[in-house]
Amino acid sequence: MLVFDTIVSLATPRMTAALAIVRMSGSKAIEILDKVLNTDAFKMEANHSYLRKLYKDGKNKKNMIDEALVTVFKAPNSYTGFDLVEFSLHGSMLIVDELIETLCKYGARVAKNGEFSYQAYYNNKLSLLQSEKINELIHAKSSLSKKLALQGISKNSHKYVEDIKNKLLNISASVEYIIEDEFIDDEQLKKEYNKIQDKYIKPLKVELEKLIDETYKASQIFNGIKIALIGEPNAGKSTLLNKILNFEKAIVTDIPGTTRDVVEGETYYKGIYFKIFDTAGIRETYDIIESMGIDRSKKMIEESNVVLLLSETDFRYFDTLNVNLDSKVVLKVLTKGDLKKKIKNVGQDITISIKDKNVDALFDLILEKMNLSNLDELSQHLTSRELNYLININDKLKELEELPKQTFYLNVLGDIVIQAIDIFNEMLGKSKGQTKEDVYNQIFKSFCMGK
Ligand SMILES: Nc1nc2c(ncn2[C@@H]2O[C@H](COP(=O)(O)OP(=O)(O)OP(=O)(O)O)[C@@H](O)[C@H]2O)c(=O)[nH]1
Ligand SMILES: [Mg+2]
Repeated sequence: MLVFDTIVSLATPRMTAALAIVRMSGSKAIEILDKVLNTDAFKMEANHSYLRKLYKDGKNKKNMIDEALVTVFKAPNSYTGFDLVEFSLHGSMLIVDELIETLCKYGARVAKNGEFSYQAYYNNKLSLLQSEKINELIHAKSSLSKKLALQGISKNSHKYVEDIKNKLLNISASVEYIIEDEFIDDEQLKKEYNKIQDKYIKPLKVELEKLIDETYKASQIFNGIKIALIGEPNAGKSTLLNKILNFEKAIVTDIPGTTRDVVEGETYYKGIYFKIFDTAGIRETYDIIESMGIDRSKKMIEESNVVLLLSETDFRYFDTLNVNLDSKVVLKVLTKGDLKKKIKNVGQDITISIKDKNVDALFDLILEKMNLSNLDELSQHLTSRELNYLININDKLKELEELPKQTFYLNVLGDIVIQAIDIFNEMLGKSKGQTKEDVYNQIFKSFCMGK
């Protein structure tokens, strides 16, 4: 068993405020608390708050630190699963530092990043997936990413992942049965093998691909969507940025080459966080500053999820750009729609104008192209760390599908399924040895009691 130190840390932002909360967790938490009180900490009831004077030397009432609200949570009924003390102090950083220093003098240690959640994970208070969700919740930038992170914290939200793993375990158990069956004839073996392939593996792959797709979308929502505005000088990029932001962030003139640097702005649409980059118009130029700006524009294309190609004439210009737009959502945006009544169709995805009431149509189209129109359906949310695992598991399923349909390959199939379960267990923070245990559990689960 791991031995955990008693850890302490400021739980609220490090700034002057009305209140500051300091948390201490570990087996010595109450003993250490007792040292800073002039009353008996061991008599404090769990889940109750007490107004107490805190001292550098409690029993001798020496050097008062603050008068604070102290709440005690007793193991295992606390966030971390250990004894936990919360101090609600007056929000001065001097008080906070004095208290933390004193608690450390009596045996606590300053916590490292995420260490409270690590204790909770160790004590089975949180799964690895839930701890990651809590981190996401704290860092959520938009209402939708907050909603998705909250969904992830509820205990049964990862049932979906466990379900897929259980299906793999069922396949593994079936393979074991067939291999162990001495009386199975060739005909039957072939039938069973085909059943595993068609009835189990194929639908599982479809299910996993859906989960990957949703996780990918959710991770885009969580990280925010980056949009680069690209186009010839004077196309109307800065005008669009200002319209999106609803204020004059970028300079707009009718002189081509006005924007030299990348101008950034942020906005929210339908609960999603967007970062917009207005860039220098790309053209041949001898102006050294403008040309540096153009290099930055090209770099912004690489970093963005969405590239809006803006033009007031047509889009032939972009064929000569020599930039890689693969894996980007690209939209051709015809600008100055109020002037160009004659031009109806030059292959644009949308026509905009400074006179439009708002930019909703453009953002709806972006969401549609990103397959994010139906946000209500988005329920599964794992993080990008998990996304990589899911992709690896899916690669294993692809290998399974591609296996020649010959019973000779049954052992290979069994091995690949085990590798996929291994990846699942690693993703769930379990050890590799767990896979063997899981497979045996699955096999013996179908046996009768007492057998
Ligand atoms: N009539 C009309 N004029 C527009 C519209 N959008 C932009 N303009 C004008 O076009 C000119 C260039 O606009 P900008 O937004 O500075 O263009 P830009 O693409 O940022 O140009 P650079 O920074 O030079 O690359 C300005 O005079 C704008 O007022 C529009 O929808 N209608
Ligand atoms: Mg500009």
